[in-house]
Amino acid sequence: NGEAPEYDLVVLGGGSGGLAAAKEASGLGAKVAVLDFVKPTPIGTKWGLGGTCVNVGCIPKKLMHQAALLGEAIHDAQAYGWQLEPQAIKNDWASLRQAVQNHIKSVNWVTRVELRDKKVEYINGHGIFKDPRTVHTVIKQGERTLTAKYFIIAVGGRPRYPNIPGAVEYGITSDDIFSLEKEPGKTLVVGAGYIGLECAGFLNGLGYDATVMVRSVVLREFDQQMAQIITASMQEKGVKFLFKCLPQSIEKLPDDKLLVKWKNACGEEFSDTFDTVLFAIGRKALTRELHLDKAGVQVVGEGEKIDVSDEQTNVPHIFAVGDVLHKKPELTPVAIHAGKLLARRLFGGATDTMDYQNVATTVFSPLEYGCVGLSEEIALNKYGPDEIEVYHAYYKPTEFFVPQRSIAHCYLKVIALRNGDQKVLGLHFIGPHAGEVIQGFAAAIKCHLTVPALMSTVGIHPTVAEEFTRINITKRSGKDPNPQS
Ligand code: FAD
Ligand code: NA7
Repeated sequence: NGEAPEYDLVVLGGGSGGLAAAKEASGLGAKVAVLDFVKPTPIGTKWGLGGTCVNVGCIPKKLMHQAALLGEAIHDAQAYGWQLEPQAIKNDWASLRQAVQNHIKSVNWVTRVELRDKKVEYINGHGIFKDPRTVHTVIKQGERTLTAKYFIIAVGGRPRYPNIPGAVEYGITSDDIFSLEKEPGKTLVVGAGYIGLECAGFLNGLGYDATVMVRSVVLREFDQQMAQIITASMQEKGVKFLFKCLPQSIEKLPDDKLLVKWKNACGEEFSDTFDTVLFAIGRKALTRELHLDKAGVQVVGEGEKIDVSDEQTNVPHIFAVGDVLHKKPELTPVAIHAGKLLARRLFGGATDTMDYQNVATTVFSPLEYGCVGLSEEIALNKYGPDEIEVYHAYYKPTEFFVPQRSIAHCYLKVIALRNGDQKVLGLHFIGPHAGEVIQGFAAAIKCHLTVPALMSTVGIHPTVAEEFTRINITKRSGKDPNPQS
């Protein structure tokens, strides 16, 4: 109708990407509103402002991972002279859950205060497009219609459920586990991606019987040699794996246990009872609920994600960041970085665009696996075996000696071009603090790290990160990569 829009920017979704974009835009003088709304899970779990990472993702996951690591540390402590009564060592689920939830509530609160301070209007409503320039929402006080010059879609995704009897009625997902009222007990985790492994890892570490059901391979998107080492490490710690199996049904028995039936690749049927069944079979973008057809925004493929060019959708004034993006890493810092850069381009006259290559990540498994750059198979495929050199080594973390912890799975490799300046293409590290180890090396890769530069870097002794500077055995040489001392 020719009227100026009410806002410069309306952001749909108050998670990692949406909030970063909103705060940055407001700081640059834009009038900004953020809509955030969480639909409860099938068992009724809901949460506050901040999105997946804060409420049901990275943050509670890291805290439960830490709880599991502390369990291991308590056992190690005795070898270091601490006097404990091992039989009294047990994790109390209710206390852990409360501590985790208290932290989340405090972050929810800080997030709201920060939005107020930064003059971003927060609307606790579910947004839908009415037309390309208008978003509509229903809130407690009534309805709101918002018009804006630009929109950012940052609605993220939610876990999927398999289409089998009992899945939605009796199963849970990562959206429920961190606030589960009763302790999880014997748990079946269906799915062997990043989230499935991490959940099984911390549950086992907390003392629960944990089984992972694998459809094809473990960590399909990652370097497969490293995935196999992680699997072996988890098995050594007590996690069970059911390979090449698919769940068929879940029934609730009179004693409240869950009877799960599954089949293996040969069609043989099996069953067992569990206290908890957790699905980690991937996530679905929340695009369908947005009425994108009204805005003319296209989605691609089965995943219904949004394909963008520099975060711009096919509708020029509508942008998207974070987990809703097609074929981009589903990681918090990726969403945040893309959101900030986008806001600076829209309102700050900046031109920098998001680089989705060489983003580092870590699987908190609980022996951690951190990586950046190409996997060995992708490097070999892309450049051919003659062009690629793979350096590798097993190593012994100093602190593992005293408690005689297994060093069998502490392994790293460097994937590099064989010729020219021997540019490093990928770094992979399994061991304690892998996330901390790999982060700095990710910066080095951005600065065109080469094998000679890595080898001429002086290490910090005694650390596990220094192993990267000591690497000298190539796979091609056939030499034993085990530590020689
Ligand atoms: P989200 O954070 O999901 O935020 C989207 C928000 O929009 C949500 O609050 C949603 O309810 C809301 N919303 C949806 N539709 C609407 C609508 N129509 N109107 C209003 N609001 C709406 N990443 C890491 O980097 N490191 C980790 O260790 C890590 N661990 C993870 C562990 C788990 C168990 C999970 C599930 C994820 C983990 N991730 C991790 C991934 C990370 O959480 C996501 O990549 C990140 O949260 C994506 O941010 P986003 O802004 O795209 O979406
Ligand atoms: P992923 O990484 O997509 O992994 C999903 C896993 O679930 C993977 O092992 C799949 O096996 C398996 N899967 C998928 N569908 C099914 C069905 N129907 N039945 C059984 N198993 C199935 O998802 P995540 O949830 O772990 O993580 C998603 C992202 O969120 C991740 O990148 C993090 O950054 C945060 P497959 O290999 O396809 O055979």
